[in-house]
Amino acid sequence: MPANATMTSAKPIYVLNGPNLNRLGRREPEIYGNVTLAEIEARCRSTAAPRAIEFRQTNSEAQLIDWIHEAIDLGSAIIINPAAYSFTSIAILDALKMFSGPIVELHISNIHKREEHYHHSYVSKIATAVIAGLGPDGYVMATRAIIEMIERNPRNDGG
Ligand code: CA2
Repeated sequence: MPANATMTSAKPIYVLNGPNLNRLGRREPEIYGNVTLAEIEARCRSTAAPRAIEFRQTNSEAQLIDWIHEAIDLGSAIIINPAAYSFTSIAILDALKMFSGPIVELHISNIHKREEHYHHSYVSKIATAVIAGLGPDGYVMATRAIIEMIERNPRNDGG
């Protein structure tokens, strides 16, 4: 957004994180890095400012679906790391299908370099874009990319 522009939107960007990601930075640093989810959240917030971010993590599929519904009503865009639910959840796919704004699916690791069961994500079927393998920096890249998408199509912005 140009420095002299007024932001007409109060719609936040939802950054939703699935199961086990609350343990980031504590185990398997060779795969996921040693940054915690709280540090990733701080980076997303400073990247997005002055835009608001709703940054959340849950280990529950039902909770993720409820947050997607909330984003459908209140959000401008969704960045989602569904973690293991990427590969199992048609319910999350169905919820995301109802969202009309941009969706970035994000994985810290390159899921395609990993075991076979990490290769097929249902969410990729409807994601606007997929980021995988950039480590925790992927969240910052996703935040920048999704802001570009919102600004290219201001209807997403609620302004
Ligand atoms: O690379 C990613 O971001 C993943 O979405 C992470 C998921 C995995 O199921 C996906 O295939 C790829 C798993 C998250 C597990 O999180 C951990 C956090 C700390 C230590 C170990 C695992």
